[in-house]
Amino acid sequence: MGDRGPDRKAPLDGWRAAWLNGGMKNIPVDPARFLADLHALRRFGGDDATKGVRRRALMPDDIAARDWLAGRMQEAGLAVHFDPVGNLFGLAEGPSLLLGSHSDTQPEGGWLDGALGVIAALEIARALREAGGPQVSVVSFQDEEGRFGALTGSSVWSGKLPLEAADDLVATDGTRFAQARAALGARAGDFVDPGRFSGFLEMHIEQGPVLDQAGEAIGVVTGIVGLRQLHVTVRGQQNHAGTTPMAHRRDAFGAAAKIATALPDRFAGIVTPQSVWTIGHIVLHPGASSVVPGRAEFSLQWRDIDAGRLDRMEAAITELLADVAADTGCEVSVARLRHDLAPMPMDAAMQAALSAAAETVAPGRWRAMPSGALHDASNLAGLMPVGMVFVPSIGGISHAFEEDTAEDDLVTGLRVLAEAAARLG
Ligand code: HGY
Ligand code: MN
Ligand code: MN
Repeated sequence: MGDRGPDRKAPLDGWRAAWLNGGMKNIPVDPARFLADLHALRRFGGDDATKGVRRRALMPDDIAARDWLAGRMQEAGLAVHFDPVGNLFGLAEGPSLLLGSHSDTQPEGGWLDGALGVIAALEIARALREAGGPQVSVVSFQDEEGRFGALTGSSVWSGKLPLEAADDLVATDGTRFAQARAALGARAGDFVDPGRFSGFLEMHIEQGPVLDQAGEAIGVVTGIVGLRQLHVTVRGQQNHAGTTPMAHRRDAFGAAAKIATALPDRFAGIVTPQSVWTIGHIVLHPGASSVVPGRAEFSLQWRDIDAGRLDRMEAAITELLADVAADTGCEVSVARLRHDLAPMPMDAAMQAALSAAAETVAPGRWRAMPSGALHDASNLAGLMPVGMVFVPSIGGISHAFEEDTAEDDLVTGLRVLAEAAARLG
């Protein structure tokens, strides 16, 4: 076990006394150490030509990255703990504030999505321990990026998704979650009791264009959108692409295309400019150029900050699927993502601490804003007070190798998160 930092019963040293008396502007984080760890983490599954990363949940690069994180947590004096699904905790003794995010990525992920929040949490835990400040624990949740479900690790940990149901989730490559998490081997321990944490703070890249276009450094998150998702299966008639007249076809892709192109009209009058929907994955069977597809399977996901609007979008989708089935003679069936991710407001006290910290560290260069991306914080909001802080994404790009943020902005975000953690801790 590395140096566990100064004896916590030591008299308040200069930093802490100054900070408690309101005189301290900068919590003694170490930007160079923070950035070095961020760059070290991106090399697990790192793409050679860009800063991008391929680190899918429970694949070898993800587990290797978590082992490395566990080592850094231990060096910081935290007790390392993997839970049954691969959520990795660095635990402070006794009650503590929890900071973190996720370290798994999309198939072609950015180096900061999730990783930023985990490394910032680690740096703040270290800095506050070294200075005798409040206790902070660190977490990297598993499968936030939905290789298997959506926010799978924090959904299971928060009790929203039973482990047995999660174990039946299947990745697009056919791997079952139960089979994938077996790779954790002896690492996997019991679930950590959420009751030991006084609240959760997550720093994340915005993943959108707002802060970047406004030239601002910080977003204090007011609420996180809700998400619903269907797995749609369209069954038509597999047939010869040359001898089957167009009028006689039951083309599963043709039906899927009708669904995709009809959505904007069906949603007119329901949605706002902030509502979004995506068909991100489709598989045609048998997937041959000279065969009319007999089967099309695709994901259909929609998001909005308002639960009622999510309901109305879902009703419009259900009606559209029935209409396309009738028009095309194809059979259309759906499997619904098991656990709903409802729109979630952030805790008012957390927002106030983050806003005060933002005004201290980046006066006049911050705003309150909603999150169009989903985050593990959504799942924790029912268990404890939760807050989030954003830093800009260059060009608003994310879930792509081009994802990036200026290092000055990363450090500003770190200082804001540290200041808020010290106030809340
Ligand atoms: O999809 C999301 O919003 C998150 O980045 N997984
Ligand atoms: Mn993320
Ligand atoms: Mn993401």
